[in-house]
Amino acid sequence: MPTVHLLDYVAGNVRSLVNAVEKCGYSVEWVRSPEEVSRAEKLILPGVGHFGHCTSQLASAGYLPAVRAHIDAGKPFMGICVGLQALFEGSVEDPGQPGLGLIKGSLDRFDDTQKSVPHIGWNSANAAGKNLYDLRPESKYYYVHSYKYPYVKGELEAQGWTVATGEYGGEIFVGAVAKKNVLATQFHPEKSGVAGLRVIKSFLTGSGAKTVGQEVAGPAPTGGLTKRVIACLDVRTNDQGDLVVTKGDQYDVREKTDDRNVRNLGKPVELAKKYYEQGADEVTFLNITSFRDCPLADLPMLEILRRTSETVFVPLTVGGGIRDTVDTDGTKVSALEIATMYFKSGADKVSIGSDAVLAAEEYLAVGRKLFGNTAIEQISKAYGNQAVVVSVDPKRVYVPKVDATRHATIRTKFPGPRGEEYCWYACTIKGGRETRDLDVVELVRAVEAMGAGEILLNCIDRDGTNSGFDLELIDQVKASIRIPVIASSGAGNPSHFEEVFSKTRTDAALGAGMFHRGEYTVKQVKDYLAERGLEVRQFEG
Ligand code: 1PR
Repeated sequence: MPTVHLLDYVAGNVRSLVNAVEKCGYSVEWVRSPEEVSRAEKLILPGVGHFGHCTSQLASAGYLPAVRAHIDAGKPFMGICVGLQALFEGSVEDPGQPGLGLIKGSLDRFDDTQKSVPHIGWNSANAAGKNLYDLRPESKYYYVHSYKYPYVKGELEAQGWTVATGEYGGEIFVGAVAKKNVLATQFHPEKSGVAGLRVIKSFLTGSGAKTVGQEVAGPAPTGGLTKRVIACLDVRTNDQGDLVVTKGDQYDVREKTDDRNVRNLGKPVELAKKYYEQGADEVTFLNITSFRDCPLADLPMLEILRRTSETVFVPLTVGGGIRDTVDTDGTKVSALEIATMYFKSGADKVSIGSDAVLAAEEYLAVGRKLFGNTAIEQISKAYGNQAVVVSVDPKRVYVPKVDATRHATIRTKFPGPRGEEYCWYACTIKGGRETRDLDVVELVRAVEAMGAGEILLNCIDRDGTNSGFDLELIDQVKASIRIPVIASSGAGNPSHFEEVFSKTRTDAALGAGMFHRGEYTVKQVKDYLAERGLEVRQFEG
């Protein structure tokens, strides 16, 4: 098998990249010292986390001259995400830290006054009629970043680069650049389905380098960021000891029959692949009983990720049990170590539930001070805030008056059992088993401050009801924070997705039961959205 070298300069969630390279028929060798760079014929710089962290690690380990020499020698080089950013001179993310300076210019941050930042999701990479390593105007690619190089027509082209752009909330940014032997993408090709695998293949085979910059005929480029549709798999061991996908009604996952068996809706790896092929933009696994278990003994979830990431080339999130813990033999294991195990097995994001609530309570108790010791802070520092999702399990608490509680209330169109016109959303832990004196606004603001990159917003009242998303909850949370929100709980048919995307500012929407029970496919949801003029990504086979 031909080989490609990957620069191993920092711990990262690069399992998916290895899987994607192998899918293209190449094997990966790791470069672990600057001297080894000279042995590499093709070199990939995967970018993880933070610009300053990436470039300072490269500099302090002595990689920069070796990488420059590789590029100057005309050998194939590919940078991904922060690996693209590192080619520039600098970034406002870490102003004192220089980049490789191969491209003149410095990165800035997306403006978050009118839109969510990070920019997460499937967007275009429009090369304006030029060939750029098999990018296609009709395809969508998976981006996740807060910093970008703003596109100014002709500027990079004057330096000899062919440029593909994306547009997000009125800002046009560089999505990919290429010049002869060098390709760099702001998006993650290894997470961009078949469209991304095509780009990796054209780099590996060398066909992209031969044709870069040539004029190509093709369809006109299509719009920007798509509406993300996510399939969620709640996973747990059933009474027979098998790991199954289950689904509850308001978090009760047992059958209503006398035997009260755990509902078994299928096998996690098979279902994830099925949803990927139906066009799911992401797949989320939640280990819903992990609060009882010791996570290190929880090897089946690691195996599920390993096997899923071999065939599913969209982002994978895993949640459940991510917190500091003590293993069965008494060894202390940090949340960061647990997250690292998941990332190494193929997860792209981890989702934190109960531990986030407890951390937020402490943060508020000490007067909103951060000490860098929470799971959210530690994982986002190591892997970037886009890798940390906080899963929220709120429940409505009805009150008669707006000021009947210290919590953030809303006036609801769905009054409570005694006609109460107001409610607030109480956070819960342990899968809804314990309700805390913390409201959802307090929680999401606290975890945003700690460095969470996204909120997975469940709703216990709506879960499994097929009655549609809780739009009032989503509005309240969206109005409180700048990071993206995934609406969850209540989806029963495609019109609920249209409703949540057109009536709220949610960034993504998640469904579970309606897909598991076979009532609708992800494709049907996307077709429905597309027919109503909403931008979606369709699966490329
Ligand atoms: O607290 O960090 O160990 O994480 C535990 C995770 O497990 C949390 O993310 C929590 O949301 C989840 N969880 C715990 N218990 C349950 C349960 O159902 N008994 N599931 C549970 C949460 C909610 C969604 C569901 C949507 C959509 N499930 O994942 O998929 O509500 O469902 P629908 O479309 O069928 O309505 P920690």
